[in-house]
Parts: sequence; structure tokens; C-alpha cells
Amino acid sequence: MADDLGWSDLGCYGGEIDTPHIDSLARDGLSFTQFYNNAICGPTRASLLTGLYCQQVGHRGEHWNDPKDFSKCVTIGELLQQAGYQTMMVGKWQGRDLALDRGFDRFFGPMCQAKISYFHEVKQNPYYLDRKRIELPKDFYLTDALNDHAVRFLNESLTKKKPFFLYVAHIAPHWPLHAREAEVARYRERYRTTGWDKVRSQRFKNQRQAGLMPADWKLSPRPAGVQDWDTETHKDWQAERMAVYAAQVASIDRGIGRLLQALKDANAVDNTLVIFLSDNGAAPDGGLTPSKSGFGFGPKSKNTDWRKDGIPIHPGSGPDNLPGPHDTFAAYGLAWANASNTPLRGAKLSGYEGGIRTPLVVRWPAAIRKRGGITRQPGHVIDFMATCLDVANASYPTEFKGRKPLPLEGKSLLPIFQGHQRKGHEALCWSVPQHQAIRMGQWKAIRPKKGGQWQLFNLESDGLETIDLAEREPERVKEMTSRFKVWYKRVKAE
Ligand SMILES: [Ca+2]
Repeated sequence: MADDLGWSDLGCYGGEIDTPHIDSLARDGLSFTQFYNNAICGPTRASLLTGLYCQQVGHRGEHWNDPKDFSKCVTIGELLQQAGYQTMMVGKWQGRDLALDRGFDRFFGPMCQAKISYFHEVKQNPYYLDRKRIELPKDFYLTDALNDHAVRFLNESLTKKKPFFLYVAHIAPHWPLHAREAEVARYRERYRTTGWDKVRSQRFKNQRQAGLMPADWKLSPRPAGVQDWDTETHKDWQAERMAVYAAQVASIDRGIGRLLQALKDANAVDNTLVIFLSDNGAAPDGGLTPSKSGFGFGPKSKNTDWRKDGIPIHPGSGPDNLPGPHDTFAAYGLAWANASNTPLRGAKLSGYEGGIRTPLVVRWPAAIRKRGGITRQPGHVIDFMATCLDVANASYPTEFKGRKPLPLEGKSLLPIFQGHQRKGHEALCWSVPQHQAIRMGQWKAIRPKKGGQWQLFNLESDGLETIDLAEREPERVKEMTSRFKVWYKRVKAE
């Protein structure tokens, strides 16, 4: 799982960033065009691990650091561990407890909130190997370290010839923009000579050609706040922002390549299910909020608590100081985030498709007969628990170690992998930082989180959410929103 990766960043979803290994997953497997997450890191992870809506396990969906409530759920790790699997996790855990106390045999990563550097440990964010706090080597680069540990853990279980579950939760390409110069150099000219308008139109063209988008759809105009690339006066700085971001994405892809190679070497690549997704849409600036001294982390930031070694607050956030090196802390901004999410509306935190829709590629030759296929069947991160249990031939318990987990909300994706039409969700609901939304069939109703009018969109004819049909279809809006309210009351109460 990538962190804050936009819908169109992968080559197989129309992007120009080099992602040959992830593209190979799509070429050998199946790509989803309508797969959903919870618009922000913690709530998506909570649903992914438990098969429940995030509100049911203590994530209100509004903020990233709500406490997790494990009394009403179990994790995929716990159930697969019980089913005889070696369970391993690297990367962004975001739990209060250690991953080893929540069903994982092995763990490597930071006790992560977003206060992170790709080049060293930052204050209050120590790294752990299993239960042991560790020091990082001098030449540390976060994504490479996660790749190294993922491969090491995988090889251990392949040697044991034990079935395994490996959850690799990358922190890339989440800001800050940090990458090694040699990696950034590969992308610098590409973005200087194109800019966000050309990137966006080329990605949309690629998506239509690949069949990810209907061929007759038109690209929506630039949203408010994004200027014409030709009138941008700091093109070198802007290009550098996207070049560093692209390098961060490419570093994830290198890891996927190494994992696939390890599986090939062990003759296990055809009977291993590999799934790739993002936890939410592209992020213009995440929690980076302007203050007198530049950008700090989060609305209540004291502008000091992520720092180490006297690094100033906002280097890299402006044209006088390019992002990328260890002593910068910057994000890539709205214009590039909008290009990353091509052609969808909205970004991270939003209930529009650009916030909650993720690329999802699945490789499993033993089950996926039609290679290189695309499915339009909707799915949601709540479906992974049911899918993993289905694949592992394990069942969801009514009681687990004294806890009484809530009934599963998700449904197995296995029938879709196998080329069947599954009986999907009658409704999918969201209460994410900026919006509340419900999707039923091709219809989606959405309103601002703080209340206000519901909008209605027909995602089949208008997946870019440009034509509000609420006034034309009041009965439908009424039916959907009353259903949403029942859901909201239920998950909040639980
Ligand atoms: Ca995220």
C-alpha cells in the first residue's frame, strides 16, 4: 500500500512515472477502476486491517490520530496467524499498540504519524524491529529500508515453506518531498518541459486508451486555485516538486520488483496473491499549514516537534530553496496533486472521487485467468479481511480471545478476481474529513461534513462529478440520504 498516491500516478493508470513492476502486476492480473478507501491514512488502515467501517473501531474518520479501539474487532494478522500463516508487516502502522501485539509475527517501521523524514529518525517517532527500538544507519533512506525488510521477511517465510501474509505499508509518496539526487535527476527535465497541464491531458488520454475511462468523457477544466502552467513564473521549483514526488513513487516500485523476484526465485510467484493500492488520494499539502514562520505540521503545530538537528521549518516550500534533500520539508501543492488524481475531482480528505478512489491492481495467476483485465465492479478497503479469509479458507469468529468482534462489513473480492460478477454492496458509505457520502449502484450523494445541501451524481455517465442532479431527482436523494443517516447512527453507536 502506498501513502497519498494519486489515482493516475502509476504507469498502468495512465501516469508517466516509471513503475514497471507495478505495471507488470496489472499486465499479468486485474485492475479495478472503482475501488475505494477512507480518504485519509488512519481510517483506511483501520478498515483494511479489520474489515469494518473505521467509525466502528474508534476512528471517527475526521482526524488521523483518533484512538483505535481493538475491543470490537480482530485484525487480518490475528486471524491469518491463527490459520497457520507467518504474518509480517513493514511500514506505517499508526497503532498505539505494537503490531506484534495485534497479530503480526514480524514488524519493521516507525511508530508513525506524519512527522517523518525519509533520511533519519525524527523526535517522537522511533523505529522498531519487532519489539526492539533500533538506531538507523547513516545512509538510511526510508523506502529502501522498508523494501529491504519486506524482502528479508518474505525470504524467511519462503525458506520455512510456510504460508505467509506480508503487509507492506509504504510511507511514500507522502510529504515531505525527500529523495536522493540521482533519482530526482531522472525526472527533472520531464516536468520542466511538460508541466501539470500537459501531464494531466496526457494521463487522461492514456486512461481512455487503456479502457480505464470511457472514451467519450472530456477532461474537466483546471479547478480553482490551479493556474495555467504557461503563466507559472517559478517553473524550475514547480518541476522539482513533482520530480521529487516521482522519485518517491519509483522507489516503491523498485521494492515491488524485488519482492516479485524473491517470489520467482522460490517458485512461489504464481500462487501468491499480490495486491497494490493507495490509502487515499493525492495530497496537495496534507497537514502543512501556513504560519508566520512558514509551514508547520497540523493546525496545532508548535512548529518544533518534528524537528531534529536544527532543521528549519519550511525549506523547499518556495522557489528559493528546492525540495528533496534531508534538510527540507515540503509538499508538492494543489496543481500537482490535481494532476496526480487525473481526472477525478477533489484530493485527500475529500469525499469526491479524487479523495476516496484508489488504483487497485491484483496479481494471482492461479486464480485470475484473464490477464490484463479491467473490472468496473466497485469495492472498498473493508473488503480485504473477507477476501483474505476467503483465500486462506479461514472464517471470521464471533469471539476471539475474549473479544466479541462486530460482524464483518466487507465482502470477499475473490469472485471478481476469478472473473465473476459478485453480489456487491447495496450501499457504501463515508464520513471522511471533508464530506459525508453514500454510493448505491451508479448513484452517489455527497454533502459537506459540516452539513449543507446534498449533491447527487450519476457516476456511470459523470464519474468526474460535474453535474449535480439533486434538484432533478429529489426522491432518490431522499432515499439515499435517509439510508446514509441510518448507517451513520449505527456505526457511530457501535
Ligand atoms: Ca495517506
